Amino acid sequence: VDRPTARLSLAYVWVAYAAFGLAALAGMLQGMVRGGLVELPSWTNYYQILTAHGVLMALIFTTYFIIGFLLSGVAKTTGGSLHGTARGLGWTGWVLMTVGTAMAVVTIVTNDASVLYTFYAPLKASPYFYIGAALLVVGSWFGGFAIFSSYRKWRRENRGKLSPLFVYMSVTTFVLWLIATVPVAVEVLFQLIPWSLGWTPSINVMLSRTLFWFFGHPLVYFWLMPAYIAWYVCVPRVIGGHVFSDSLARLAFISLLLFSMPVGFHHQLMEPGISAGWKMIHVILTLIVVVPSLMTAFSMFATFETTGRKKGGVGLFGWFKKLPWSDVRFFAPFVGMLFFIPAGAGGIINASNQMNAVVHNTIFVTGHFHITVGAAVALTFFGVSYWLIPVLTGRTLTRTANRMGMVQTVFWSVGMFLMSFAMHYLGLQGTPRRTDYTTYMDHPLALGWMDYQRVMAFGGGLLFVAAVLLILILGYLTFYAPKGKTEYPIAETEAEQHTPRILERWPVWVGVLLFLIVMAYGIPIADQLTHNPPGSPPIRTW
Ligand code: HAS
Repeated sequence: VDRPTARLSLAYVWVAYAAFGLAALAGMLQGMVRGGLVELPSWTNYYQILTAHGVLMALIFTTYFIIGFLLSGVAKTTGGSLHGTARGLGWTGWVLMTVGTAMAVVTIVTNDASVLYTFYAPLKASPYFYIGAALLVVGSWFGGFAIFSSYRKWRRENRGKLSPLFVYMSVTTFVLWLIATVPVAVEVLFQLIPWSLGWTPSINVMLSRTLFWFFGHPLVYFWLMPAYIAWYVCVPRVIGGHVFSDSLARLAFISLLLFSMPVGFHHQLMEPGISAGWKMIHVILTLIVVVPSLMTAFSMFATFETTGRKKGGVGLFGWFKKLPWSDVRFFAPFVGMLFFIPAGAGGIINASNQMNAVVHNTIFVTGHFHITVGAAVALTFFGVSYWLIPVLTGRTLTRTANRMGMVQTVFWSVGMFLMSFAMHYLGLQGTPRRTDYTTYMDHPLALGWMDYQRVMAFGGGLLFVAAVLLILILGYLTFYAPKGKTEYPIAETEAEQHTPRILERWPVWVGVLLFLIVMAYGIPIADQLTHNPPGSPPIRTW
């Protein structure tokens, strides 16, 4: 990609990694506190650090990285650069997001926003935290507008042609993001900000949580889809193969777009104020949103097997040995894929109505999201960074940096395995999530949890070492690695494929999506607005 685009992408990627570094430190501390290994000084507390970790890792690191990565890929696949308007939109977004991030970080540091990364009522933060969050969201829209603008320009210049797969997937990801962030923007602007400014004396808690999860579930696919872009489009090129099926990949993305939204109640199955029937509809739709991930698993196996066989792999598993195991650009995302197998199974357990009663609000859920976003997605982002940063800085990934990257991947994976295994196990014993160090007055059951909590802390320590190593390697790739040309890996389909054009008719898909949203949320939200649900304050204020 050209210099101005590279500068823009790099600006996003480096804010992402700055947030990642701080978040990793907070994460390690929190593991050690829960394990009873350290006590925090009196000027801070567990929930402040938990909020810093969640906000910086789950919201800031991911959003910045995704925009930086997708902008560069869209530029690469539409001719090598972003045009002036798109770059302008990209920089506007970066500035808004960075101001918003700074505001949120300051309020967390001053302990005025220890409301966790989910920030819904009844926990209340400083209005500056919510204004910062709103700026972050609005800024990220500009990142999306930059992608839409490049896509529009490409389509005008290439009438009748099918768009490049990378661009199509990026557009789908941002259509999802733009629609999914509307409910959280409504929550922040009309509920949380007026309430935290004292303009309204109370708040409709059920509505706040519903609007948050209406956004919160598609949020996890906003994290996942860029990782899938790397799996479908970049990893096949890294291993010397092709995209297995263009239409399957596009269909998977459209399905993720449609079914990621009408499912938010699976986070609220244990809550009052939503009737069992509506919850059941969301459960069924959740089990449907699993299908595009199964399609992705199929597609990945197919790519690996066909490529391995073409390289001379014979027999049932001979192809497996032919994959480039010592190349971190493949190894890191591959380990991410392996993590995603139990992660998906855990998601299905969470989503299964009755089983949710066993795991909800236990640390099982924390284990689930550490192997989804913290392993499958994060390892993929690391694997991408190992080639993306050299591409953007005009440098090369040296053999030593590659080897260090392999070590870093192993540390992260072992740390994540130990920590999340202990979390899943403890969750099934009933250990709650989001709790400071406690032995519940030396209750024997809780004392029995401590050994596993120490395993979590040890895993957290390994993760921190991996995070430091990663930042050192990425710093090296940005400033010191030898100058040279690095390939931006974009795979093609093997032979000409006839992808149905309906997959690119946006009005159709956005129309279906809006219909699904109205069906899934219309009546429950109208109910929450017109009746006071149990658990909310008796006075309606607006
Ligand atoms: Fe989830 C809670 C259900 C996927 C993240 N999830 C969370 C939370 C987060 C999160 C952050 O139904 C906590 C929110 C909070 O703070 O309260 N989740 C699901 C389901 C899926 C799912 C059904 N989650 C994700 C992804 C995430 C994520 C992805 C982040 C990126 N989740 C839930 C539910 C809850 C929940 C409930 C609420 C729990 C509660 O009670 O609070 C599905 O989308 C999963 C589908 C995935 C698969 C796996 C496919 C496997 C693939 C890999 C193939 C491997 C290969 C390797 C090719 C079916 C694609 C080759 C191997 C060789 C050996 C060659």
